[in-house]
Amino acid sequence: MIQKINSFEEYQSEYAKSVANPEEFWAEHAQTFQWKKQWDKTLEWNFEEPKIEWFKGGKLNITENCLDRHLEERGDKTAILWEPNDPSESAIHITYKELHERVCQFANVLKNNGGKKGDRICLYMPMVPELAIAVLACARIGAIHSVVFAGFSAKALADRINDAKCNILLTSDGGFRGAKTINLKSIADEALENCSSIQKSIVLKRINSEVTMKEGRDVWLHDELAKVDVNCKAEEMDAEDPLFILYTSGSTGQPKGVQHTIGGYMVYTEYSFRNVFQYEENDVYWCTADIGWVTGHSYIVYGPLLAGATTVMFEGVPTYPDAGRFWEVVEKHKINAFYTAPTAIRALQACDIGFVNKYDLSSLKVLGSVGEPINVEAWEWYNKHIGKNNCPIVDTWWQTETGGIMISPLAGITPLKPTYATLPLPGIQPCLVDADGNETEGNDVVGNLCIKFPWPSMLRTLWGDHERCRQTYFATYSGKYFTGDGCKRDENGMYRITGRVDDVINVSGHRMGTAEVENAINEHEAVIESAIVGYPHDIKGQGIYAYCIMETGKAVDDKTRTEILAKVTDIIGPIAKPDKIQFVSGLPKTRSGKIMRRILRKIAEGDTSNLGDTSTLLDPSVVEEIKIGAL
Ligand code: 7RM
Repeated sequence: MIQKINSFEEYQSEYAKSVANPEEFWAEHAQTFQWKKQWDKTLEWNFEEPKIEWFKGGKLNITENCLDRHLEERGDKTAILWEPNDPSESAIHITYKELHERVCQFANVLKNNGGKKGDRICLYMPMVPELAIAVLACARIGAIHSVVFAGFSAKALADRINDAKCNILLTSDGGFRGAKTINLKSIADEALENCSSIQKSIVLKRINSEVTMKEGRDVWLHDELAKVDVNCKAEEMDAEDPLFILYTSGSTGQPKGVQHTIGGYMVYTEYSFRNVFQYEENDVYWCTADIGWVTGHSYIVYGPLLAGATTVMFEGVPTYPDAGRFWEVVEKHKINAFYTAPTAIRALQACDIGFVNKYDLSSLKVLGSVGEPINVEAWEWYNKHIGKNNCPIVDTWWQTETGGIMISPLAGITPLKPTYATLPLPGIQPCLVDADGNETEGNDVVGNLCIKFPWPSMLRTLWGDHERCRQTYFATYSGKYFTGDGCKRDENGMYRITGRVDDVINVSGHRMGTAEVENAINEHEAVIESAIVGYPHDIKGQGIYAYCIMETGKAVDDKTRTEILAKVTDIIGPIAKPDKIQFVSGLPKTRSGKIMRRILRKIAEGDTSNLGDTSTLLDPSVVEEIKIGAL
């Protein structure tokens, strides 16, 4: 088991050691896991290709480390504690022993249905235990999982299945989310009309809805489980074999299939989980993310299970049946560590404080935040009303691509500073880079955030497009991984992430490419061109402001707006719907045809006093028109 850091002095000495001798540092931690064969070389790398290999030659199966190795000591301990959407339905406690059996059984179902090592298996499921079990079952047989968030549309699902050429889809008849039910099976059916690689679709019964099962393709999970036993040998995998693909938005219309590998991801997720949350053996830990995002992968499933923790999985939403639900669950399961997103905090902060004060939150020891910069008001509310000024808040900065938490306080060990992610974890070497690509040394400086040395859980490639991986992350600043985030380092060397510096916006902690949303809007037959920008939004952090040029003769009214929203829902999903749509006759473009988003952002923010230099615009008069029509 990985040992956790116990004092600030120890943090400092571990950090120094991790920089002076990274290979020795990580090899020591990697030693604590179960390997079927020891690795030959701890690290080989260059950021030019890029090529990054950790624990090369090592053989293992990550599920043996999540499950089998815990059986002796904590077989009867709860591994997954599942809280349903409907508070009147019973919670489910799954012990490590039961989880081990259910994963093995599910793995046998995959094998019976043609699943094997190296296959890509797509998961499009609600937040039920079977989703976590399915993820681990893929890893058990050496298949690569690709989880698609169940809020994505049929088109988005089909694109992801086709990009990775998945041969199996795991889905469910539907899911419960708050007062809504979502018919996942019918969305999946629509997607599969355009997915020729899919041989089998295995369907979980969750909501008992009417579904059509396609002969030869669709099978019920419960029927398949009845055919197999609960023993399944773990496939021997290479440390550098892929573990999963997870799609994330970039600055083009095409989402990127971020690829992580087994060995390094395993070592880093347990290391970061234990240290950031200071997990203790009998703690109950709850991360409210969805497994469809990286936070769910690393800090609901892998990190906690590797650490032998009790990890809570919640099916519902923060405001159902009312705005006290999170706190009711904290009281009910005596949660010790609670990890959520600023957008959820802000939404609950806007509700009556009675929803908080009704519940006993005294079990809480650690609070966490992830997904976007946390504003000081939300930080203070979280600290005062949830933590009762008595729980460290770990503001954890990281990305889908980094696999694990990179910059964050270690709860109760390292200093806090509101709105600052503070200090890098041991093994992480951040730096700030100026416009000329030079590293900015010293403190009290700003720049673009890069990482200058490999860490075990970093992405290895983008599925099927290594060149895009090189271009996006390793070509902007030679010899460095570029995060896409802007950052400040204060006078004490503490980091504050200020937000994206590329064409990516962050809405309620969900990453969205401006091009992706624009492409969807442009699918409306009367839209000639569109441009979207983010603007400050009280709850979501950033809202989406869309500027649309319409065909002449098309009514520019609320009905058209509704049609555009429906298009976006159809092509991406409801999370990408613009909050505001302004119809315009032109967009501010440079002579080379590039949209000046800076100007559109200012107008969307309601700050038109100083739009900066507009002299390079092709037609400066359009700016006046847009200003007048601003919403
Ligand atoms: C884990 C996750 C990554 C982007 C990242 C940032 C932003 C995430 C914080 C944050 C400020 C934080 N993965 N971000 N955490 N910004 N403080 N603590 O969110 O791939 O979906 O998004 O999110 O811009 O680059 S992600």
